[in-house]
Amino acid sequence: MKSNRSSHPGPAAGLEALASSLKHILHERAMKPGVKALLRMNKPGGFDCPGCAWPDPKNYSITEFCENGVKAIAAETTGKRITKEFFEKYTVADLLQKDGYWLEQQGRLTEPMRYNPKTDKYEPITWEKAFYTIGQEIQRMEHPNEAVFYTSGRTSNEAAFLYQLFGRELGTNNFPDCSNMCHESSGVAMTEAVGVGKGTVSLDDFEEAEAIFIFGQNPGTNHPRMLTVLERARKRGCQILSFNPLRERGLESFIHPQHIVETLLNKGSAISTHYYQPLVGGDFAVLKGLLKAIFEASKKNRYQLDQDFISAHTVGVDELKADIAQTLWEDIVQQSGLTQEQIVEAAEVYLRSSKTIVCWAMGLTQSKHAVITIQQIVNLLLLKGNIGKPGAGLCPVRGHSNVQGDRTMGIVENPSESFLEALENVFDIVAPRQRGYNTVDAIRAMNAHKVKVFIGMGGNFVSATPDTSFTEDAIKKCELTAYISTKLNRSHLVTGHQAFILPCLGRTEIDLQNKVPQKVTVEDSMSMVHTSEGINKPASEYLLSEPSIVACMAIACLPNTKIDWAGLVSDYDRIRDKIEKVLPAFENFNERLKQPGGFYLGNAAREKRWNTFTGKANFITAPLPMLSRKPGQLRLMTIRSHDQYNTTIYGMDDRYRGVKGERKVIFLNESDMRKKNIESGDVLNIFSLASDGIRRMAKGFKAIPYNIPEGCAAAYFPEANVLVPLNSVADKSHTPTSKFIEIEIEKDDRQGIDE
Ligand SMILES: Nc1nc2c(c(=O)[nH]1)N[C@H]1C(S)=C(S)[C@@H](COP(=O)(O)OP(=O)(O)OC[C@H]3O[C@@H](n4cnc5c(=O)[nH]c(N)nc54)[C@H](O)[C@@H]3O)O[C@H]1N2
Ligand SMILES: Nc1nc2c(c(=O)[nH]1)N[C@H]1C(S)=C(S)[C@@H](COP(=O)(O)OP(=O)(O)OC[C@H]3O[C@@H](n4cnc5c(=O)[nH]c(N)nc54)[C@H](O)[C@@H]3O)O[C@H]1N2
Ligand SMILES: [Mo]
Repeated sequence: MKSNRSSHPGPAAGLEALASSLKHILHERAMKPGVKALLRMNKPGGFDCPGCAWPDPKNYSITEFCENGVKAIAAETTGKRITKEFFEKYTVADLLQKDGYWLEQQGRLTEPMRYNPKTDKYEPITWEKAFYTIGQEIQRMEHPNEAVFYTSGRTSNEAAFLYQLFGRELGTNNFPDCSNMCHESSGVAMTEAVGVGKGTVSLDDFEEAEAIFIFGQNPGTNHPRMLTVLERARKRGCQILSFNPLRERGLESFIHPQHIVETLLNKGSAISTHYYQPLVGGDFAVLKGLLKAIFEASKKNRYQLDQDFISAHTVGVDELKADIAQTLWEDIVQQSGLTQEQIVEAAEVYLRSSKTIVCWAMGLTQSKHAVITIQQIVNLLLLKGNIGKPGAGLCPVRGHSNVQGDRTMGIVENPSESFLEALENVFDIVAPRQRGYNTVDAIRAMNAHKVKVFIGMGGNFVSATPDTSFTEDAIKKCELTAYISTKLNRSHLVTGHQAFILPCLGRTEIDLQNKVPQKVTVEDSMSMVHTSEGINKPASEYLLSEPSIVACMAIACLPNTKIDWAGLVSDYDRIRDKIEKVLPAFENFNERLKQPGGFYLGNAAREKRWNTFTGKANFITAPLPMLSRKPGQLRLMTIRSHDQYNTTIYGMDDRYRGVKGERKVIFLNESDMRKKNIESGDVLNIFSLASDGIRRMAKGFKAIPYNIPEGCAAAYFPEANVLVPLNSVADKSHTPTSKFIEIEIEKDDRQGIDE
């Protein structure tokens, strides 16, 4: 048995990344449009990378792209097409047998299709008929809340704004979105603590920070451009501390793929100065430990906290101190999986640094105690006035390239009163006040037959959500399902009684309205808003833009609409004029977009204005939950491989973790394997343990010994989503606990039998 494999031996990115990028462009038969697109990506007049939400640097002199950005572009600019002949060839039952990788490989969707239950096939339909049928079904509903409008975070600001306007004129706040499964916990935590749900740092702050803490994030795969920033910080002496149960290659070392000499020599720069491997779900304890070490050190007067900041700007420090004093080191150590020395060492780095940034992603947001854990990050930063200070602050690293913008545009199930009032004033409509469904609520409501119509604006609802079979059954109970999509995925195959595929333009493509090319806008993870303009010929002449599809749907569904939908989409500047009327931060929107790199939306907490219930920044605390694990039980986190974008599977390898040609694998600690007589390569079945008593199973996962703490395990999303119980969600944010699933494993008796 190969001993405790950790990731791949070389630095992240480098030559292999270049080779892999090229392979993806060639494989997608997209050489010309793919390369053309790459040259214009993230440049003024070009389009925004449809990959992650990491911001673009101000300096556009280098072509700023990464291997995984290239994969996203290659996937969209692919030369392969799904035509009506494809749908003639396969029944939906046939297609349901194919995996996500195969579906993705079939190419771009090219014309609107309607599902025919008699033949079990999708058949072409005209756009007019599709909109008419959707319109009729919506008008048949007894209440607007019988419709659900899901959004995935690639949707532009303009499309998102129209989409929520349509839903609200109809009369519902049912806007679940991918954010519910993603950074919702960050938004809830920060809003309570500092009054804004967004990060407080800008890219410039990374140039000044003296310490950067990174919790539960794998930037080498998911935000590769962040590595350039970390590399630069490290080279100028900034301390970088990673907290991750896995040793992720990109957090260890990195070669910028455009630095040719280093690439050829395979000589990477180290990234992390300190690497800690806590238990899965151990971060609350780690952070409490850091706070304890900090209070103990400051009591001995070895270091100073920022008393002026604490007294001027915060509430609750005494309660925090009392709570931390009661928290015992032995509990912190046992719950975190780190030693007291390790935690004190990290705390000393924090204390020595006068400017600290804390970054985090899904490793923190998708577990039961996510919100209170993220609030400990806020506590940590407040103690030294690290919010609203250059070089310091909160940095939740967002996922989808416009997930933050979609929220700003009103894609949210519980909009603020001021937002609704502004919509009402600007459009002369009556907006609903009843809270809508988030993702988990929507699934429950569909299951209870309370939802008739499900519309998906991008995304892959059934594969991204938890409890796959329950969710699929719930979707099947709808009268009508429709997806606005670029590529085929499993959600198109799990249908309501009627179902539609509405194919749309991708971000790389020219969007002509009245023969004039239109641009859209997006907001990155650091609140910069900028334009995105496609440059390639559309994948098919039948595609419509997302804003046009929303406008047509609204016209078909709202016979008495008060909104000039056709006028708005005839020139997207007009949509932006309305956005600025509803959202004051977008004042002079069209004009400010002309600035190279776009404009900054501002952030009250960064300016030390605290829009909280106390009017100050709040120290928030709670006792440690003392999680226990029965013998034989493991904690499973579901993570992304290097060759996927969420549910889109680009390839079957996970280069940095040394996995080739397969995805049904489970990473295990060797001692856990020994206890169960499991050898490397054995095929296992995974069972999850849930309070509802249902024993959910995922079959046929190959065991891989890995450098992961004892008692912890990892498998890939979405294959492992069948194991996540729908009722297992984070407190307050309702985010499914995809990073903390209690499981048991068993060898599959049918090992060796080829299925
Ligand atoms: N190429 C590519 N880019 C992407 C995506 C993609 O799928 N592919 N997805 C986009 C989206 S929507 C998002 S939200 C982001 C996701 O970006 P990430 O959050 O980086 O993605 P995950 O793979 O979910 O990994 C989370 C990391 O958290 C660690 N982790 C898991 N559990 C714990 C824990 O309990 N504690 C700690 N400290 N760490 C833990 C895992 O080991 C892993 O390194 O990336 C975005 N960018
Ligand atoms: N177990 C587990 N589950 C998870 C996670 C996890 O870590 N573990 N992560 C969660 C997270 S962070 C997220 S964000 C969600 C992601 O959930 P989603 O956003 O729903 O899923 P994606 O896989 O990103 O959606 C991919 C589909 O979007 C469509 N698409 C791509 N580009 C465009 C476009 O430009 N326009 C339109 N209209 N459609 C387009 C394509 O048809 C493609 O198949 O999954 C969540 N689920
Ligand atoms: Mo995400």
